[in-house]
Amino acid sequence: MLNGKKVALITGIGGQDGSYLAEFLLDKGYYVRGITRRSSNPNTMRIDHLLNKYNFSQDPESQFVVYYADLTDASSIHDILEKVKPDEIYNLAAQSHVGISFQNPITTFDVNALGPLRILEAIRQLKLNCKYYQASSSEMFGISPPPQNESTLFRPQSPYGVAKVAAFHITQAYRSAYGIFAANGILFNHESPRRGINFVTKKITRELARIIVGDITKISLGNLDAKRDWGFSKEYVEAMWRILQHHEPDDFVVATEETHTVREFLEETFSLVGLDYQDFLVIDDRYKRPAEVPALLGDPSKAKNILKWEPKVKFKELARMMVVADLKEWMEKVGVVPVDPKNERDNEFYLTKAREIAKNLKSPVTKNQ
Ligand code: NDP
Ligand code: GDR
Repeated sequence: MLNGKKVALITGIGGQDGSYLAEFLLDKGYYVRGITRRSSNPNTMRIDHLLNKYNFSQDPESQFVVYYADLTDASSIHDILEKVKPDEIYNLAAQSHVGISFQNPITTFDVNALGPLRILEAIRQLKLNCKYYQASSSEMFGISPPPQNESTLFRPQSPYGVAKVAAFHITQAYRSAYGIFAANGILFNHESPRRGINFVTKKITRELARIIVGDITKISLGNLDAKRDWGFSKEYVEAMWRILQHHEPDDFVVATEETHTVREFLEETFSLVGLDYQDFLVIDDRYKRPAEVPALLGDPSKAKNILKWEPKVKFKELARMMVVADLKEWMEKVGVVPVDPKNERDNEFYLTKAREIAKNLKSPVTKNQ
């Protein structure tokens, strides 16, 4: 506690979820501390608005402070935990791309499996009285058929998935062995306008916007048949918080209970601007994975009943939100429309403008691939 308020430490604060969680906890009056790793290029874009607001403060009493640390460096984790003495730790840092985990399996395992262990060990050694949240993933279910819930067998298919299973179990083991309040959120895919650009939803909405403004002509993708249960990141960070407010440490599935193929996401987003995705799509084997998770559909009954958490944003609203955000960004970037600094235009403005442009777009590819 600091000045009577809770202190939360977020690893991966510069990521999609970290940035929404930081905003959520600051709004609740928490003192928020974050960990980011050093990078030669800026990796704090998603939290720059917070860094500016809190004046890039290193003042230990500021409401928002970000430190340099790396989950592969145990001493950096230990030092920050000792300095910050958090009440709650949200471990969101990870090499979070499943496809890339096949190319960088050892780094992925180091960050995603040993990283959590380093944090839990630091909690144990420092005898910290703090709660620990582990960002577990639906990817752990792998080829177990849907619907998946807390009792479903883990059958992971990627180095990423296997590392997350190890982290899940070490979280449970430190709970039972040392009595640490350590909990897992098993979150299904969740997206937002802040999603990293090489995840499939964001790749599609961003490249659709670039096609509209004439920056590129086509989109290259891999497997279109995979089914995912896609929710909205901003709502999912509230579930993380609720998991740590529960009276005992436990593990919860967080999902929307809706599943759609990648192809359906393409259809939905392209049709919003009056286009047929098949006119712009190229299938590229480079984006196919050595092993795939075919179908994810979460059953979040436990979170609904115990945590009283329920998602509001589902597939169609999410797709629309992401398309509009990328159209706004790219139309303003290339000067198709003037910049709207106060966000005074409504969503329909960008969709209408995109539909006008789309009428004159010609297909660069042969249809029906
Ligand atoms: P992001 O990839 O957007 O964010 C991950 C963050 O971790 C980035 O800020 C990244 O920093 C940081 N990071 C990576 N490696 C290290 C390291 N060695 N030391 C310190 N920080 C590091 O992921 P999301 O926000 O989408 O996901 C958050 C967590 O939830 C992840 O653990 C992910 O695996 C998990 N998850 C995500 C789901 C989703 O659908 N989004 C679903 C289920 C689980 P940098 O910017 O420098 O790379
Ligand atoms: P996923 O998300 O692997 O489910 O992991 P991603 O968006 O990367 O892939 C979803 C599905 O789309 C297929 N796909 C492509 N994927 C990408 N990235 N790029 C492509 O060009 C492409 N073409 C088809 C994939 O094969 C896959 O089937 C996400 C991450 O956020 C993890 O960190 C998290 O744990 C899980 O969700 C739950």
